[in-house]
Amino acid sequence: MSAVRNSSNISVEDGTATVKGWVQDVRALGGIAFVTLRDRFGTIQITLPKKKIDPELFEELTKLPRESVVAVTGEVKASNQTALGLELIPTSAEIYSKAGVPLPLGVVDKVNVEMDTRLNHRFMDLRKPEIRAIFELKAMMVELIEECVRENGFIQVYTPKINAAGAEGGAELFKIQYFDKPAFLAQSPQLYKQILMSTGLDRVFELGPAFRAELSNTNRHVTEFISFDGEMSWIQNEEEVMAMIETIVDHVLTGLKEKGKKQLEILGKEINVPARPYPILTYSECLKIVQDAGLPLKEGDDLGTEGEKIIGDKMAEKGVDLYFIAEYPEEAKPFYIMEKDGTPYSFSFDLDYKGQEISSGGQREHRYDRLVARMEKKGLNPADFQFYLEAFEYGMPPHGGWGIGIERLLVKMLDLGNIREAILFPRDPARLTP
Ligand code: AMO
Repeated sequence: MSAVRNSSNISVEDGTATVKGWVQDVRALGGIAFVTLRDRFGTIQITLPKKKIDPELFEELTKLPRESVVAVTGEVKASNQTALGLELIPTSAEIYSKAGVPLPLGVVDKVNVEMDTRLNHRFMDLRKPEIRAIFELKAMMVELIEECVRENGFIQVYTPKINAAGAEGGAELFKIQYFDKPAFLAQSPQLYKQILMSTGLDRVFELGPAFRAELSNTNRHVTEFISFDGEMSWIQNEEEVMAMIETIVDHVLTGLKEKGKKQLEILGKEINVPARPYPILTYSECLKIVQDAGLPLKEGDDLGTEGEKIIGDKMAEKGVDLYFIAEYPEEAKPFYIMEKDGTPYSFSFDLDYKGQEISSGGQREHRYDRLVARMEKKGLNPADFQFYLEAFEYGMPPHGGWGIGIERLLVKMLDLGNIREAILFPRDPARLTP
């Protein structure tokens, strides 16, 4: 039986089994009652024919509030009435934890509940198999990412999350008090993954939290997300970085389609694996598409949420889900991106998925003097980045890399609609608990 359910919460000896789980439902129909018990792997029916069961046990089990946690021991019988093909006739039970009444949130009720209510009682929301399936897929996604980057020679690293400087713009920095000094929560591992390129660890990756003081309430921004970062040395151009991301994203989509079959079925979703290579649009082409659609953007402006959506719709008409937008104006990109000399552009790109940015990256400026000049142009004080700049003063190879927001990838892959669906305990300006 445990092989059938792949569950650690069920053990069988000589036709006797003990099952442990949450009481999902109790139905009493006069002479017979049914208790549905749920665990991570599914549900089992406990059948209580009143005449054949100890009256006290009958009373105890049928009076249990929904979502109580119990262990029930009894006789296993074949049944054509249940999905598992089995039912359990109990002989004893142990109540581990009686649930309060009423529940803050239903687990099986098919009523629409506001996202806020669900998140306020997330532990209960996560008892729903279709919600847990998202996180099982997320875990598989991480495994697939790691498998693919390791195969490509990347070494896993961990960089500090308490920092003296940020790389992605001052407005989104979370300031903290670090003993007697001000410090910041890491917005990305950008500075450190680049420093590592000067060490000879020429391909590194990190999967870790990134913090952004994003004071906006959208369905794609949170203040804490998991960033999947890669950095690689000895590149000739940013296209090598794009090719690497494409390999990884393709590996994830292909792998999940296969490994995640059960979870995708629970969610009623299918994964579309786009053909390779993913098309590459330039920023200038995109700007024209967006302007033609009536958005008043000018050269140098960020395409923004609306612009990305217009391009996404245009690509969808061609049946394209995933595409790169390359050659952004240097003005729209951070100091660490390399300028395309003699043009207003840079060796940078974003990867967009169904009208939303899921990744950005590019070739980095590895030449010390040019890097300092770029910092100054962006109004930054090189002295604040001394610890970073030093690594460029004594031998730095050409390099490039990317950052992918893994929740954004998951949201677009499963069409979840809101990034909060892809985070167990999301953080946004209005939410600090649970
Ligand atoms: P960027 O700032 O574009 O680039 O971030 C990279 C990716 O991280 C995700 N992301 C977010 N996800 C959820 N909520 C947010 N507030 C949020 N902000 C960003 C997005 C985005 O594409 N250092 C560079 C990357 C690089 O060049 O290597 C960086 O951080 O999916």
